[in-house]
Amino acid sequence: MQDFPPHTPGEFLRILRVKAVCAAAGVKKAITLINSAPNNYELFAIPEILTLAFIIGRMSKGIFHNYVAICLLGIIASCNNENEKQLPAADITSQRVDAAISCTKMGVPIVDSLLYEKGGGRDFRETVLAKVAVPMNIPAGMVFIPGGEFSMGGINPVGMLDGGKENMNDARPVHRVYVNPFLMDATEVTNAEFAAFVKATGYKTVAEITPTKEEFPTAPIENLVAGSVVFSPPSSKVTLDDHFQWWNYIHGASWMHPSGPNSNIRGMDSFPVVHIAWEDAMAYAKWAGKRLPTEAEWEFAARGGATGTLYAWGNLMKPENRWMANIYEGEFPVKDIGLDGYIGIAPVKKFPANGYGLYDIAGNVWEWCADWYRPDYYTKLANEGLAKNPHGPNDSFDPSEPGVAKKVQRGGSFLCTDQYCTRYMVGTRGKGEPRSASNHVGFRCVKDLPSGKNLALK
Ligand SMILES: [Ca+2]
Repeated sequence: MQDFPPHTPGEFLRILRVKAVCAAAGVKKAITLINSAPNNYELFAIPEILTLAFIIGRMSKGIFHNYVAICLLGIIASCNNENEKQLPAADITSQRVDAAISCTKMGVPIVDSLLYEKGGGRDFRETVLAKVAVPMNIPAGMVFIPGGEFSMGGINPVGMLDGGKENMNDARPVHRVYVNPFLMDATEVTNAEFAAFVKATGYKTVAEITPTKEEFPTAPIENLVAGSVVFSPPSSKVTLDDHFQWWNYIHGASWMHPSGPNSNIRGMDSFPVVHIAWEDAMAYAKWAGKRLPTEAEWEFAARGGATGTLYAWGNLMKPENRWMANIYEGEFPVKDIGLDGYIGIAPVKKFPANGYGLYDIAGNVWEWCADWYRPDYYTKLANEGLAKNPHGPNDSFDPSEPGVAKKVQRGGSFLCTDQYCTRYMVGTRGKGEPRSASNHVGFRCVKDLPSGKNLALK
């Protein structure tokens, strides 16, 4: 069996930690289990924990030893708990839902979040804009992003007012990045804009195409039906540890039928288009003579010229008690009470623009970026000094769903709330499988300046 290498310092430390515990207790089977696991997140089964508890109990003498034994078991139980919700990808629904979920728990445990902050964290330093003139003839619907040098990433928001419950480990260390000037869509791509693309090209989105047996080899043939993932709120309160309680794969759902075959987008021309897979966004961008932003371009633009703020508009969630983005209020995921003015998705431009004139850069719908996702990419960049126009890692790894390559998404959506996912905070990150979408995933495009190089195309 192959011994898979760790991808992050956190994985490395955890494997060492668990191996040390097992070796101390003389449990060779558990060590074998770790070495032969298909990924580093497949750890102990219950019988191994009970065996270990028995052995440690026999070894323990006196209060101190019992205390140590309890701590060791706590470490193991927490590791085991990280794996318990990984369902086997048995059919198209579970595969599509898992692949489409932007917000999942991080693979790096809390202890490593602390390590990042103490050992690898870097302070935000002043944003320095590039000295370039505002170009003439900016295309309609786009704004100029001056480019320059900035500090990219996010600190641990847990414990902050409105900070939420996630450490956002993958947004650290904060590191220094330079991006060239570029143009960016002022809004997310709307239904009307996407309809024009479809009318001109006849393009079919991934959600509209019947899945194949090759793509979902374990799915029963009757389940291979075109569709997409739709937020389906449960009728009563649920625990927040299983996203299958509020996400479902709906046959017939697509950008024209966002909630399912009986829904439509009549009267919704100015709403962001949704159910857009990464490859759909790429196709639109190419047709429009644009491209998707790199993650660094996206964050530079989203920060609006400010340095290190928590949100695209500043450090307060609601400055002067004003809602600044379409997010989720109420009891997630049961009832969205729409205190910000919108239950569910909102038309574009209903909230204030950021410092560069970008609307809905936080909330409303997730926005695809060009880059592959890895939680340890910022560590790599930080170790290399100033990152100039970074394009993302060469491959992808998501600890929440190992083996599924994912692209970066940014900005959060109308479903984000401090009860579950605060990824409307400007430095935070999301991700999704390139052929998966849902009814809160859309995009916006960027364009190089006429004299610039086409830096983000791969
Ligand atoms: Ca809302």
